[in-house]
Amino acid sequence: MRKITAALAAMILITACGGQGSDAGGGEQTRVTLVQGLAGEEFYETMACGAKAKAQELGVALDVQGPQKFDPTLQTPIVNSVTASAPDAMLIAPTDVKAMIAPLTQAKQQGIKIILVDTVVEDDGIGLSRISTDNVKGGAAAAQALSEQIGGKGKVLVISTDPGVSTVDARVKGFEQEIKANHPDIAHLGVQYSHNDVGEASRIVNAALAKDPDLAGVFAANLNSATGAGSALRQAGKLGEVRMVGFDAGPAQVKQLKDGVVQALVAQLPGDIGAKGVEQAVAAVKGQQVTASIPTDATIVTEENVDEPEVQRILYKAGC
Ligand code: T6T
Repeated sequence: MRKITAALAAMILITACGGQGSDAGGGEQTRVTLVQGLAGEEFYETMACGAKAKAQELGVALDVQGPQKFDPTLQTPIVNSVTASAPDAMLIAPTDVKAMIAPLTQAKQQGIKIILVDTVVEDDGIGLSRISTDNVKGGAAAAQALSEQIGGKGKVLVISTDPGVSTVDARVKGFEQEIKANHPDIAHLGVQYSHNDVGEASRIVNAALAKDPDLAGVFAANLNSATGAGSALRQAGKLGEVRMVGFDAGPAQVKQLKDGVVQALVAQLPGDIGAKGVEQAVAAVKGQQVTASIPTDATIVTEENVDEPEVQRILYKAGC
């Protein structure tokens, strides 16, 4: 167990006595902080719900923090302050493969066990466990779904967030590999970056429609990109004419699916990612074996299966 200050020890004691549960072995309560990629966003809120439920089950004190934008310059100070508070473990979704290496190296050097949830950094030495969707496979599945929607031919556009975000980069890679290998009549117009901003994603699609009025399909690589792209298609009166596949399944995306704005969603399991993250953190703190890489499932959600109970169960939530 890591060294803690007297003030912190008093706080932890209060938390433990406050009925949040105590360490199964009757010792000091394990303290874990989850640093989200973006606070308040349904993917990360669902992840926090899974982490909270698991923390409660295991008697772990869990704190959740996150930046107001998916931005390493905003996430870095949060990581630095978490490091200063010296939890036993940190679950983190790094917002950039390079920029987050330095603050996480510092946390690691302080002895904090780091578990990467969703995104990763380029330094393999950071992250005792990495838990995420197989995003390359997810991107390839999105390409297959979009190809099916457009009859295997026509122009397609990809909207991502920013280069350097491991998950969306992997989705784009999987998408492009699949199109290149198996869909010769699809013309890939390239990737444009929305900076994870709904309005920017919308502007990108509007400009693309002006330049290529015969655009056949859009792959939006995450939640905000899909929300913005979908509203642009709606405003342009292109529903049904331009087909769309989006990654993620928050309430707005599910509504777009039901409204015919988007034809397929790739739903991840953020709740499972959070829960597994806490499990790995506890194992690491206890000096038990951790699993270096844990892939979690993704499901293609369409109008046909969206109301099935097992699909309803995996849709993201705004809170728990
Ligand atoms: O797609 C998720 C997440 O996997 C990705 O890393 C960033 O964007 C989301 O949070 C959704 O907006």
